[in-house]
Amino acid sequence: MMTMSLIWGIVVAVCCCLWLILGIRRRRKGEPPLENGWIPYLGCALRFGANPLEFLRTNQRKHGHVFTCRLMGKYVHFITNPLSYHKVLCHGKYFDWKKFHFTTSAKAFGHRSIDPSDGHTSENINDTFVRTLQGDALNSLTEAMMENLQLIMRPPAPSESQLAAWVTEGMYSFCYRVMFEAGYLTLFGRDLTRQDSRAHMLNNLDNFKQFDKVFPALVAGLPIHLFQMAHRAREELATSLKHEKLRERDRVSELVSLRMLLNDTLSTFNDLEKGKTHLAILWASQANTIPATFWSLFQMIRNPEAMKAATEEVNRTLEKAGQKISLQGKPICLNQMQLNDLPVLDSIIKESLRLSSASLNIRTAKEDFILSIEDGSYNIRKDDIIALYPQLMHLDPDIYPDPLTFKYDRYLDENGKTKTTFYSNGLKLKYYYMPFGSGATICPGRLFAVYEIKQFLILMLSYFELELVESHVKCPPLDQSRAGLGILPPLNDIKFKYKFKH
Ligand code: HEM
Ligand SMILES: *[C@@H]1O[C@H](CO)[C@@H](O)[C@H](O)[C@H]1NC(C)=O
Ligand SMILES: *[C@@H]1O[C@H](CO)[C@@H](O)[C@H](O)[C@H]1NC(C)=O
Ligand SMILES: CC(=O)N[C@H]1CO[C@H](CO)[C@@H](O)[C@@H]1O
Repeated sequence: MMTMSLIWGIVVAVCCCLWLILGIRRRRKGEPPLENGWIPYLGCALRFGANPLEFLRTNQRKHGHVFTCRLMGKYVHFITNPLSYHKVLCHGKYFDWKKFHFTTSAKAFGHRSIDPSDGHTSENINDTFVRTLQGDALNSLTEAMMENLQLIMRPPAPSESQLAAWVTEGMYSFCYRVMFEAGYLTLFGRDLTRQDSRAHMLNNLDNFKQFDKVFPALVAGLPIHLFQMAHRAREELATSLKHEKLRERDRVSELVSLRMLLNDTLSTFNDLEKGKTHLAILWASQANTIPATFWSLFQMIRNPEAMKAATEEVNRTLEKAGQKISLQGKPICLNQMQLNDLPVLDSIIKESLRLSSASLNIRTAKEDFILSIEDGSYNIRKDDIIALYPQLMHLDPDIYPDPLTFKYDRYLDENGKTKTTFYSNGLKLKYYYMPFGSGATICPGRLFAVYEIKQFLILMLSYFELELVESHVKCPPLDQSRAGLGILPPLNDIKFKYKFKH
């Protein structure tokens, strides 16, 4: 017995050693410095996952601006010098932008591949996004959002006592509720047939929270079957986005109506799978917007100067546009030009996203090539990953002095207009603000996202008196478990009070 287990032990140990020796990459001439990490397959994934910012800063000190880490069996080249970002983006022809996105989407939402080259659909999803989230389509989208926000914020027939009372609520859950409902109605239209559309919306909201909670685990590769509740929530959400259901809704956005049309002619997905591709869009439109809205509102309310400047700007804009604030009268309506001319709100939103964004920008190398950037030239192998982690730049004290402090006017110049000149090492930066990604995969909804948040802030300032319950409340920490996915939510909620203005 003893000898058998001893022999087995030795065999296993030898296999592990062989695996370690053969499976590990050696750095070749011309390649960036390499961190294999100690753990087979995972490599540095645990250290990276625990605190990406700290991990990358440590490696930056050790290796310089460019280095390679093994993460989950992949070799990831991190480019950490913001002065090099534009040069990285010049290598677009060597990058496969979509591979990673398509695989991740299929894993998380449970549809088959939406990559046309896999043959299940011939929809060019990128074209759909550009056509329906930008340009002319953006007009009807923002108009619908403004109406829907007011549908939710203004009670239909309020009593005197309802109007006079302060309401106390968690600010994050308030933002979640309002933005989710308004965003959902804006993309997928209003339900004409149901009496209980409100209860149905709350059910959607609940399901969305359940599903979103396990999203980081799904992206990391865990199967959804491990999470029964989240699985059920996902299927329910997708079911309510089946085309037969969407046909009962009024004022469906161009994005969704175009996809319904295309889907019907271009794809071999079944009805539930189509619903899942719509769910992917719902997620993309909400998961970052909700925390971004929270941070913008929270930072604004918490900073008296920001609050004052924003209130004045909104007041001026409404006066100029001839808009009256009234709870029963016509809803406030601002066009894109008016929404574009709000540099203070822009700066507040940018500064809030700078402090809360932690997205990872990933492209896969289509072939071996030489990456030539400010820091030197590096050999990159096929299937390796090139990654940017803009949080390093957003929190760099050289670019943004006192980087952890919220300064509402950080993105304003001396004339009160939008500031666009930022420096690293004395050199002017082309890229200094990247919460929406970069290059060919830059968020197609970024313009709409900023309009939505602005509209939300304008309406909050117009209809309500706003106060924090604890006036000197500490800023809640960021939920690092979602690092890499976009805007990080707060770890704990903050209580605030609101009351209708008379
Ligand atoms: C503050 C809010 C938002 C942030 C910070 C944000 C950020 C991002 C980021 C970082 C990406 C990935 C880009 C990349 O891989 O380089 C992305 C993709 C995407 N976003 Fe947004 N986003 C926001 C709001 C929205 C909204 C409101 C919509 C739609 C209405 C939207 C639609 C999408 C879509 C469809 C994609 C996938 C694009 C693709 O893979 O081709 N996003 N977003
Ligand atoms: C703007 O402020 C002035 C002075 O406080 C006030 O009279 C006016 O009603 C405000 N206008 C709007 C649209 O809020
Ligand atoms: C998506 O479309 C835009 C605009 O046509 C283009 O600039 C971008 O490169 C496209 N992205 C991909 C991944 O094809
Ligand atoms: C819901 C719906 O109309 N689906 C159609 C989409 O396209 C396929 C294939 O052309 C049809 O079979 C479906 O009926």
